[in-house]
Amino acid sequence: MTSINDVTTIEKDGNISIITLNSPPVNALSAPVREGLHKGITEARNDGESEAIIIICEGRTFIAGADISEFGQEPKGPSLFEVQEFIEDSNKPVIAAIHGTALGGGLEVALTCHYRIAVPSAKCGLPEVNLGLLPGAGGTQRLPRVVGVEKALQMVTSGQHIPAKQCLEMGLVDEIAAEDGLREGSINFAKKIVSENRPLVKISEMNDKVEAARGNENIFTDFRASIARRARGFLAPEYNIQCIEAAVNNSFDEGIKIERKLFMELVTGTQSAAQRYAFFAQRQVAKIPDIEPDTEIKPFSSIGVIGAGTMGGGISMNFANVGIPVTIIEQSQENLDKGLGIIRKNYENTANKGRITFEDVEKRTNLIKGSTDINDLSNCDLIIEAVFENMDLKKDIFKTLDNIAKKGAILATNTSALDVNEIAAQTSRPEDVIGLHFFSPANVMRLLEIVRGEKTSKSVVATSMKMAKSIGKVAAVVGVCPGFVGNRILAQRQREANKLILEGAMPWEVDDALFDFGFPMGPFAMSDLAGLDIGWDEDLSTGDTLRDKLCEAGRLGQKTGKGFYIYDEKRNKSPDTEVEKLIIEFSEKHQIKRREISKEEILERCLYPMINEGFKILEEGMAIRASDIDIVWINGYGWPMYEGGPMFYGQLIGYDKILKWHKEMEEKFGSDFSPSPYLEKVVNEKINLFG
Ligand code: 3H9
Repeated sequence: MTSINDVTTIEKDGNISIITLNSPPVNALSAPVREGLHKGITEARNDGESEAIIIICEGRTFIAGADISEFGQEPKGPSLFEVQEFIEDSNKPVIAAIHGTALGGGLEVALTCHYRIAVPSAKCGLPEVNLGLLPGAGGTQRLPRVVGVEKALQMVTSGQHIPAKQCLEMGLVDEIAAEDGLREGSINFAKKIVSENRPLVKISEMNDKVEAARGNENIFTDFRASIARRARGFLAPEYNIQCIEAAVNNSFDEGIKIERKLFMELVTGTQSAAQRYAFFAQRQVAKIPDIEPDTEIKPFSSIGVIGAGTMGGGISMNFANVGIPVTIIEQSQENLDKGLGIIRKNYENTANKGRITFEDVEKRTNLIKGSTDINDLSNCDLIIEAVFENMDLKKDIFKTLDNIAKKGAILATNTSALDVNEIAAQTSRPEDVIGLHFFSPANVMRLLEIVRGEKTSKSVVATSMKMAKSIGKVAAVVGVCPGFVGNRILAQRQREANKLILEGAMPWEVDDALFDFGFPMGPFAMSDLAGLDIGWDEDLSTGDTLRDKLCEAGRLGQKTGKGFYIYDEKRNKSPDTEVEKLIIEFSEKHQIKRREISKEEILERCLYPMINEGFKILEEGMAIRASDIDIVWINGYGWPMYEGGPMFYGQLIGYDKILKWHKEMEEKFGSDFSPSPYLEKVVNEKINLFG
């Protein structure tokens, strides 16, 4: 075996050359990998005795794509195009041997090889769209030539990873090797190709499938319509579609030029910058600086949940979904039966949509047992309290848990705003107490805020992180403060939204501005969905707030057919003149002079205070890093991924501008707008939050 560079070796097995890449963690196509491939192929091509060339990878995966961290930097070494051209033009067959994932540029390299072999567990995909990009190394031109236009459209706009067996059926791979015999299998496959004198298949020259779709505009019109909802606001899906259109309507070389042009537009734009940032932020959030990798992980193989309401039920489903048994506690058999019934119904609905089987429904519901006796939690590894937000009730529960839970069990509260330290203090073991703030619906939403109390042990935090990963959540560690990170920032937006409608905007104008920004819905549509009466008491209502007025008028939100909006039987919302009248009267009563409010002002008023609050959170150490705040908002509140989260967006706007705005607003309207001293420091000292 000869070393080509730090990440590449070459060796021979008989007359077969084998180039091995070893560039952890994922063999991304960094400059050294491209150089190694280029030199390796040159050597093998020049070797008179070599009859075929295999490209194989060490470690957990085949090439998982271009090196994302290299985008935006000066290009070094051979370009990916040069490497690909060199592979495709080889005078002897080049075979990609795939394990793990062949993604993005990795699959694009494999598609320039003449043949592909994969182990059964391997997956292939072009996930560039998730980074706000398109496959820019010929992927959009080669893929439809192999799998056809419809499948190519689906793959490039979803970024889906396709299992090897399906790849074989689609023609993306030519052979499946034994799971633990890729090297041997690929050598045998290479020998077979040589002995059978098989052709050097160049996908770039296969035109049948793209020509078959030429002139059929409907394919694209229908496809665009089918993804319109999920692609709203994103540039990359449309650019990907245009590239596939180019493959259909142009020669390969022309198509490549169009792909290149559109790729460059995306890679230099802010959407992709935000999405690439979010990719790394999502991985960064799992790293807790003061928790060493060897920190003890406690078991979490039996779970107790207190409360069979919407939250408790949803939380339980997360565990049953991955085979972990759950015991749910309720006070009355009636509430317990109701809660368990809803869980079953939820699973059945999912099965009816074909997402799980009816066998899964039985398996999962069997894993969730109910009880009205809290003592039944005495053997649980992790107990999550999910009763309504009442401090006294929670305190009582934790006192009881302290008496009944086994030694070392993790005691968690699902509070969304209450003081976790105060709750922990009810027990003799505050080191075992933590906040696990699931978001509703808890079986669907990906975010989990892990609230680290003053005394929570490192082991309990590390275990909670591991548990979160095992149930498919994105977890962010946050500190104890009212509303933690997510709801604390949300409160800023809500306050300003409420003020805006008294100053002159209508709820639908505020909602439209935020919807157009990219949120799935605005604050008033969200209130209607949640129910305006959450935390409202008819007997205590004084009519002093707009909410009091709406609730008193029976406008409790979607459930009563009207709230800030009026709803039809399909729950489609429309503005309502009655609400308009109520709001205008309310402004008059409070002597607030209504005025025209622009969309731009709505966005500034709603978004800038959120960014300022983010700085306060960082200053107080309630989030570990700015990007963690963004991850909370992307995964828990629908902040559009292509705007990167409040902190990233603030940087795009310019923190100096945000600071100036706050100073001016503070002078005019007072302390709601007082800028965070940390924001001032970051601006004055030019600190890079993401450095
Ligand atoms: C592209 O290819 C463009 C081309 O079309 C055109 C070019 C002209 N680059 O996710 P994990 C790091 S765009 C750099 O935790 P897993 C990651 O940050 C690319 N770094 O592991 C992490 O680092 P750390 C298209 C990368 O096992 C570590 O690897 N490809 C890259 O759960 C482990 O990652 C993609 O979009 C990269 N490409 O999942 C694939 N990929 O340890 C992106 C990973 O310091 N990658 N890292 O935190 C993935 O989807 C997953 O990483 C993968 C492994 C499924 C491969």
